[in-house]
Amino acid sequence: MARFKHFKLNTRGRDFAVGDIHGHFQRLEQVLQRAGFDSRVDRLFSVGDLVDRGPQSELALDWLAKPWFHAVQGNHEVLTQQYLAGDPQLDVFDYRISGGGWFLDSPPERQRHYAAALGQLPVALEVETRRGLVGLVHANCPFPSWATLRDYLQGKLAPDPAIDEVFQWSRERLKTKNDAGVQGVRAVIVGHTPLRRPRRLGNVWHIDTAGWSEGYFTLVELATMRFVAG
Ligand SMILES: [Mn+2]
Repeated sequence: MARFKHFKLNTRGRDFAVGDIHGHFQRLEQVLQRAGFDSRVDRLFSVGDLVDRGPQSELALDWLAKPWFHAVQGNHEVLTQQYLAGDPQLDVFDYRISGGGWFLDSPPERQRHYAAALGQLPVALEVETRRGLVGLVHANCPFPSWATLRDYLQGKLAPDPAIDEVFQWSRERLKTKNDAGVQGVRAVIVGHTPLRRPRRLGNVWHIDTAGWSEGYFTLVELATMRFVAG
């Protein structure tokens, strides 16, 4: 299982990123339609948290099977792994409160099926655009440079559980309004923290505008870094 994925330039169509989906694929479809998304040539990159909270978490696997849809692993995908591994760190009561009921109430063979697919998602990915590389990670980039993130996820640096946690759980950059950014990449796109509007800190773009809740889905076109609000 590759923890880091690279995507070559899309020479035929447009590339978009979208914030946390949380089981709201029907709403996402409407936003894609409004953006004129053309699945024959366009691609959609998700910052993760495909499942939990919304009514259509089961559809995550169908979406991941689409050749134009790609996602990194969010903390809600990690929860499925922790649950099946019997991780004592996982509070099952909290998991249910966070929308994990669909998973907890699925038969064990379905749980294994979902978890196997969600466990294969990369922790980070990068996409070539005409104006440089754009990176995606669910919550935060733990390093000042994208090259270090790449080395780390490709196993060239010593593993560190504290670093692993940052990718999918950290809200530190937003909390401290850290605008130092990430070197070696044009932009890094993250989700995880619901905001009323997208927020850029340095070259790190936070785009979870709670389309899965009371907000709206934000699409970012990667070549231009323009927002398409849902
Ligand atoms: Mn999250």
